[in-house]
Amino acid sequence: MAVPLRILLLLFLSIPFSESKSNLSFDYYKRSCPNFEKIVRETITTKQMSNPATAAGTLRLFFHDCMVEGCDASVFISSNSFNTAERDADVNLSLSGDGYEVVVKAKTTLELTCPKVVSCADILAVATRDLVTMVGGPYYKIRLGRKDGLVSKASRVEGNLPRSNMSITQVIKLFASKGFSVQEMVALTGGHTIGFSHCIEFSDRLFSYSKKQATDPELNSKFAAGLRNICANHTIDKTMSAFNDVFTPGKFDNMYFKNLPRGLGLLAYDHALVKDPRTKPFVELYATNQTVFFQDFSLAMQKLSIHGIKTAINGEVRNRCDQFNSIQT
Ligand code: HEM
Ligand SMILES: *[C@@H]1O[C@H](CO)[C@@H](O)[C@H](O)[C@H]1NC(C)=O
Ligand SMILES: *[C@@H]1O[C@H](CO)[C@@H](O)[C@H](O)[C@H]1NC(C)=O
Ligand SMILES: *[C@@H]1O[C@H](CO)[C@@H](O)[C@H](O)[C@H]1NC(C)=O
Ligand SMILES: *[C@@H]1O[C@H](CO)[C@@H](O)[C@H](O)[C@H]1NC(C)=O
Ligand SMILES: CC(=O)N[C@H]1CO[C@H](CO)[C@@H](O)[C@@H]1O
Repeated sequence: MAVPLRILLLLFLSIPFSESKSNLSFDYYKRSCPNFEKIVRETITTKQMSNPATAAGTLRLFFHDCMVEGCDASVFISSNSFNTAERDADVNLSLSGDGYEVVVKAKTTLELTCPKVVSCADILAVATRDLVTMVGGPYYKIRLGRKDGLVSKASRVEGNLPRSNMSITQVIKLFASKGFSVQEMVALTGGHTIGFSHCIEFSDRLFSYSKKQATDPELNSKFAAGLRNICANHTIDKTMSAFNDVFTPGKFDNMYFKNLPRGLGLLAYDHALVKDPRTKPFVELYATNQTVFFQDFSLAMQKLSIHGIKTAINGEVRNRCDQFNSIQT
């Protein structure tokens, strides 16, 4: 008797969790906030036109949010005297302010139109998609109804995010631990077709590669010379940066993958993608066929966008993206 009872109980307990993903839907705000998508689109358009760095900054912010605690806007929480939040972890400090601003702006407008209805996590997911599309990338549909998370801790960041000095094996393991295949990992990294990186992230490839050679011999030599010039002062001026895709830095296309075999990958990780036999075939596929890259990127982004999402049980719709509701009273 005891055994069937326990099975029954487990089945019962598992209902909310298995339901949580199917609770998301494409028309979640159809009645409660019909202008949701329009407001987000207008906000991102204005922001991107005044600051072209917004698309890349927001895409990276979304990636980081989803990798740490799931896509639950935990990355937006501000630290206070009791808690050092996710966004203040060392790796997060280079996250661009534009991504935060565009989401906060959309949230402010949405609170006037349909107060306490739209989660910051949904705004970030849709803003990211719209920005990717706006700079030339694919359009993909996003299910809605994510709740905002109740946890944001800097200490949870390390180990959940890839770093530019990780080996391909380490990055593959990290993505696998979150359910992503090697191909999905390569497709997602195609996000490096826009935006920039600070010199500190790749300076050892320029100035201290090995005992014999200061510069990584596999870097294209003209590219390396240009980077050494840009980064000459980087220890003094930490803002010095270079475009991730040297040819079409503001356009979402497959140029990033075409660059890699020519020694034009910026980060050690970027270059390693075209060296490692596990990732190289996908780099070559995406370099020769942008349509396939866009299809795979879209599917992987849809998958990423439901990673670790919160529901009514372990989340809320925040009144402000940078604060949990409980501390507002
Ligand atoms: C998989 C391993 C990855 C590593 C090691 C990595 C590492 C980095 C590093 C070090 C930077 C430079 C940050 C800075 O200096 O400010 C960067 C920038 C960026 N990353 Fe990644 N990244 C990875 C994957 C991804 C993925 C999956 C996406 C998105 C889907 C992404 C999107 C971006 C974007 C858009 C930027 C430019 C940000 C900006 O211009 O503000 N990265 N990445
Ligand atoms: C990568 O860099 C970080 C920060 O500089 C360091 O803590 C870490 O040990 C390095 N990891 C590897 C694999 O070199
Ligand atoms: C490097 O710094 C020096 C002194 O601050 C400055 O004169 C020089 O123009 C800088 N070079 C670059 C490439 O930024
Ligand atoms: C690229 O891939 C798409 C989708 O698989 C295919 O329909 C198309 O023919 C390919 N294009 C080229 C030039 O190979
Ligand atoms: C799913 O949605 C229904 C109706 O909006 C709600 O009552 C229920 O709590 C939600 N389930 C989860 C797991 O959030
Ligand atoms: C480079 C940098 O600003 N690092 C900071 C990262 O965050 C930690 C903790 O918040 C700070 O102590 C570091 O100074």
